[in-house]
Amino acid sequence: MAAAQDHQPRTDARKHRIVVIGTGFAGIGMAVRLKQAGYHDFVVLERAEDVGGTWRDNTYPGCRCDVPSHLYSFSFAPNPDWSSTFSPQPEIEAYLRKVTDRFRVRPHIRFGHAVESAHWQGDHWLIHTNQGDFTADLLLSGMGPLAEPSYPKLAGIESFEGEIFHSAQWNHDLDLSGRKVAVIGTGASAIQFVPAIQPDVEELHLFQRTPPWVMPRPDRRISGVEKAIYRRFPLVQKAVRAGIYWGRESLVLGFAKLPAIMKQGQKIAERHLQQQIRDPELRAELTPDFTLGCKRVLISDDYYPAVAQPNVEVVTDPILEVTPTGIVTEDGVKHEVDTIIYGTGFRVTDLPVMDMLHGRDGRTLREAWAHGMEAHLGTAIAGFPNFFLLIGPNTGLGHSSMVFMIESQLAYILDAIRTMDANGLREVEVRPEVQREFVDGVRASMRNTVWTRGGCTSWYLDSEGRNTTLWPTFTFRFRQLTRHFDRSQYLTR
Ligand code: N01
Repeated sequence: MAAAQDHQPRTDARKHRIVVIGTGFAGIGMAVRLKQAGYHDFVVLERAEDVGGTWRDNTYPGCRCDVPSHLYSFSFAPNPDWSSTFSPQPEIEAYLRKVTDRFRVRPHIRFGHAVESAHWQGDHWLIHTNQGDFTADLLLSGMGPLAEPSYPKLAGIESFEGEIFHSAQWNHDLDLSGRKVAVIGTGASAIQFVPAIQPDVEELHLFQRTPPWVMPRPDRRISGVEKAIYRRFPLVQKAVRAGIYWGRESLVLGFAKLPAIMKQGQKIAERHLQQQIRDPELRAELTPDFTLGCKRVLISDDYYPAVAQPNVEVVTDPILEVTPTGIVTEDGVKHEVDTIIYGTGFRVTDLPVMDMLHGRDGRTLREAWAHGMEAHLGTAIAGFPNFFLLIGPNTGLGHSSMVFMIESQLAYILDAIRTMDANGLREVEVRPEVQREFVDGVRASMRNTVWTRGGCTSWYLDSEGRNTTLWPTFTFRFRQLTRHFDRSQYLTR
């Protein structure tokens, strides 16, 4: 445990009231809200050279949002120009840039500043970056959970002589045409890039550990007339957004209240598979053995048709090792490939921020979370004063828009800052017993959900099988709980 006093600021440390980390939806949203509330003494530290977070980093072919854009956007910045129901990644990245400029957030951002550590110094935060130190009264993290790619540990991988990259770090310089490609993983990312690269590659070996459920994608282009209406009558777009919100919210009944309902939805996915995959053997390989919703429900109309093409082989035997020229599976078959693409997701329950953050007495977040990630309202952590975490534990969603959850948290954090100002408080730290009670409530609500009872393992669960990532009930409940900062739940100074 490093003592907080060991971390003295360099004399040129830049002092701000508030430091925000990250410029994805969370960090940009926080910055906009701070400015709107009249707080201007803040900086946003961003390790990259532009804004966008996971929507800047994930540029793989076919990348698009699987939540409708009218909902997957800020309520305070509707975009009448979305080209289709489920927007492609470049549009979402461009939207975030536009919001950054429209709300004049860019001057607050320090690009190329990677946060290396943050230490609570007794009455303020000291933040070390690769470009010097910052101090702040309040530290707000917008480092989302889908930021650090997860690489599987494959025996012999260092001997591989071909090209290797992760879907979140796509190698656009590499022309895949004519290549023999191994794709590892069949999650939300892979089902989007597999159909995009399949026509170009010579062979595609798809290493599937667990087949996902795939539903039809009800996408369509948004017409010029619709866009004009949204521009002219913003209330119409608001109504459409509300309709999408409530439609999605009704899904919570199946996911979290009565998982038996999911069996009905599963029939749609079964029919989709039946219609798109004619070969019974391949269909059997692609059929999941868990209840729909236990893992993230995927939507695609072109994944199964791509997988059924003659240049695609679905490999279901586990990977034994990698050789200089291919991948050997446990059945002894060697799959000759010259390119490996990981579609293996992100370090969601093993976040790098856990080692960066040192709270009271120098205790790291990893130490505080030795028995699983937990935070009051997914936002405040006992032992970490004046620190708030956006998209923290149990704020994730399987059915709706994360932007809704982020906006709930933004309101809560702003109310916390206002409460501090109104009462002359220098320090707020959630009471451990308040955090305990909240987390116990979340865990109890998790018991009957499809994520717990659906018969699968997923990245929603940590190494001890606890679901520390998802919000277990309706999102409007989260909105209610985060509407006001309750000072009595906090130790204050
Ligand atoms: O990652 P994943 P992703 N050997 O973790 C497999 C968001 N997202 O990048 O199921 C072999 O879902 C793993 O197998 P299994 C969204 O929240 C959003 O696809 O664990 N295979 C799985 O098939 C999503 O949930 C959009 O058995 C290994 C795959 O790799 C999240 O990002 C679009 C393996 C990983 O799937 C992550 O999605 C895209 C190993 N050692 C992504 N390790 C939107 O549209 C892992 N796998 C909003």
